[in-house]
Amino acid sequence: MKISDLVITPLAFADPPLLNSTGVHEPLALRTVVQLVVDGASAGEVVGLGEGSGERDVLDRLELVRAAIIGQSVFDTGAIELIVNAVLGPDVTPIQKRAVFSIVEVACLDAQGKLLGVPVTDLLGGAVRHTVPYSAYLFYKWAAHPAAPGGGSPDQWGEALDPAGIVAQACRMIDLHGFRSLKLKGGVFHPEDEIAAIRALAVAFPGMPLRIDPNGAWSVKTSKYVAGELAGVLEYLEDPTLTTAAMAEVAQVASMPLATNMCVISPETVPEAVRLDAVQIVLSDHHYWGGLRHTRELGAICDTFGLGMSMHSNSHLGISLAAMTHVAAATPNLAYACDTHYPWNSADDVITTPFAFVDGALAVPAGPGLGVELDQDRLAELNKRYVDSGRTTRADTAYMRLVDPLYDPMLPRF
Ligand code: GKR
Ligand code: MG
Repeated sequence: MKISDLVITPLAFADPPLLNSTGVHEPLALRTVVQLVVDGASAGEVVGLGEGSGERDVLDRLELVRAAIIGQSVFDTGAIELIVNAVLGPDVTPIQKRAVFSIVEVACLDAQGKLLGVPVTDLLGGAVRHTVPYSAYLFYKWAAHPAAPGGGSPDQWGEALDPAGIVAQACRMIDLHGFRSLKLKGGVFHPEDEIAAIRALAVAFPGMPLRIDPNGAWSVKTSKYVAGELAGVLEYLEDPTLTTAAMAEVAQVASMPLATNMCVISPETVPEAVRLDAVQIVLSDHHYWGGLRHTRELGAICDTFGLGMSMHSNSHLGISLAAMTHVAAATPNLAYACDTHYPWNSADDVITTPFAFVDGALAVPAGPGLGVELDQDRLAELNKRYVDSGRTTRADTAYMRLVDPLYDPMLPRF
């Protein structure tokens, strides 16, 4: 079962003007889809799908990897990881290597599942849950994009710039998808305004688990203040401040667990966080941790050190969502509802049957493999959009500066 090709397709899909601590989402988000072609199956060619970052450097590295993995057995993901690391060489960091390998690994697992007639969860030790809960991902946002292309006309979500707007957005998310926990992307407005938004959510949705994630926009002092103000209100407080040492200072006084996808981002970053008791919950992300099997290993690491586990997300489409759902279903201690940007982006999905949340959760796809099928026409359309856009990288700050030329992304801001 040898790999005979890796077809790499960059694409661009519509993204609303979502605000964060470094700026605002551009009208188009970039992503890459790979099709890993495997020869030797009795049924003919098998194609495994993978999805990951659409940044130019990731695409360039995938191109380098492509030639090196042709001829390898699709079942030898350990050997393929070594090849990826060797081909990318010492100038590429382990984290950058994992971002590339994760895309290939997911495609290998999809192909393996198709060859064996089993879902990817079975290749990860089997499902320990058959539905995976997700959290509504609430964002402050503008009503419309200020700049072309795609700019001008308001989207269906409308403006959300104050507590009432955030509550209205949560209502719509829950009506559409049934989510049972809520995460607010913070770090945009003054912390008092964001505290007010969380309090408004607590009043509107009593008992619903709530999280806020300002992506390191707050100083240690501000983080401690917000933790005090939201004691008893938050399920967890995510990355209030930058650096593991600063998180540890906040953790000493915070009554709620601290969560992170910014200071524990790789195996190398775990020891300091454990030594300082800086965080209580790690947000996994198979795109950063080197694929689905390494994410399962992260589960074991978290278990070892008594850390909880949740899941981070970035703008993504359905192939990634399938992979996220399989690994969450196969990781026993991934017990919190996972993050997902999918409701913001699903209209542009490249899979033939987009996912539908039921009560805020997804049933684990039955497979084989990831259990999703690529829509080739849609892929070609989104690839054309990528090429026409001329874009090669995400630039939230530069886009914000079109509106506010003096915008300063320096953190902490408050
Ligand atoms: O989509 O703006 C965004 C988020 O801020 C994303 O970039 C973060 O990586 O969702 C992420 C997070 O939890 O930090
Ligand atoms: Mg986060």
